[in-house]
Amino acid sequence: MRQRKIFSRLILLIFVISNFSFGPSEFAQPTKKVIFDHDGGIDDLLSLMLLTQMDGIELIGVCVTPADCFLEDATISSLKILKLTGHDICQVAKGNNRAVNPFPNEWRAQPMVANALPRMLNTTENYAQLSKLSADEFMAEQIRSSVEPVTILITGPCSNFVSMLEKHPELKVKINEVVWMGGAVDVGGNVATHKHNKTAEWNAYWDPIATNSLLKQQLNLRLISLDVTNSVPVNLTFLQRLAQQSEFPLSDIAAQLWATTINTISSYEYTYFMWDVLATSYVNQPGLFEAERIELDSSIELPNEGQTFRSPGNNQWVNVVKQVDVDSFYEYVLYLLEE
Ligand code: AGV
Ligand code: CA
Repeated sequence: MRQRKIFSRLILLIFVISNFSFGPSEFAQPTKKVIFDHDGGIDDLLSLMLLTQMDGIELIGVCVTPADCFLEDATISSLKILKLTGHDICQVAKGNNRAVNPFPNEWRAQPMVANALPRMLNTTENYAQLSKLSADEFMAEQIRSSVEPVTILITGPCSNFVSMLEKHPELKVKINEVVWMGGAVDVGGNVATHKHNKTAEWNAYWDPIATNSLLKQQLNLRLISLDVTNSVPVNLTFLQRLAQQSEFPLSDIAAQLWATTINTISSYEYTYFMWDVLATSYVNQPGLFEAERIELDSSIELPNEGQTFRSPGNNQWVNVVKQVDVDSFYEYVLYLLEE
């Protein structure tokens, strides 16, 4: 398997150079310290798996937001994934936040399937890795004790992070970048509930007050919004490629997790996207992405509660990612799962 990984690293390198999207020096980046705050969806769990496989990333904590999941299930999944990937020091902390606008229960129950997969059942989680602190306090502790500035990756609502900043504003200077899968700027949203005008993205809508506060923080903030995630659906061509490498345990688990998402057909949305997986890839492959610097605001009221929109002159500058090299992104994900 090692040999095959070396071979495929070569192929990836050739692929990447031929696309002129990033050079070989990208493989020798200095280590980035990352805190990952996720909300337990299928693509959040896949993101955690991928993060553990990235060279140059040191995962210094995992926080769970009880949004697109049930908290206990997502905590167990996180512990199991860390165990499976040999990350036996990294701790997991549970968020104690409440939704302003909760996710539908069918969506929250969907990732329960993760803990029923054979390889996950055969992995016993280590509760010694569960932090006694709430997610916001745990996050503060990890930032405070880090010598270097920290990158925060958020793939659910930003409530834990905003609550951490409100309690410990002095830690802001130790944050290198915040990468958030959230928002929809120049495209439609994916919230289609009663009375909403469908301009908001779900993570931004779940806690619209936190979203609004995040935009005001003057941080180095990067949104991986629906503007770019719309270009990376989970499709059968990709799943076919993944199936071909299912002798690798992580590819096998990932293939099973993604298979549970392809029947995502509600009355208004037909596809499961790689929303969070795309945001996670950004952390280690920024060269694949193109962003626009935009002054952004958000709404805290119906009919557009949680909408993120342009607000020229408000001085709330945010990097909104608009494009990604789609082929290189899918290749990178396949490469990471060869383990
Ligand atoms: O809006 C995208 C966010 C991502 O963080 N989530 C799913 C991803 O984890 C909410 C969401 C939108 N549509 C969904 C979602 C769907 N059809 N099923 C489950 N979650
Ligand atoms: Ca998510």
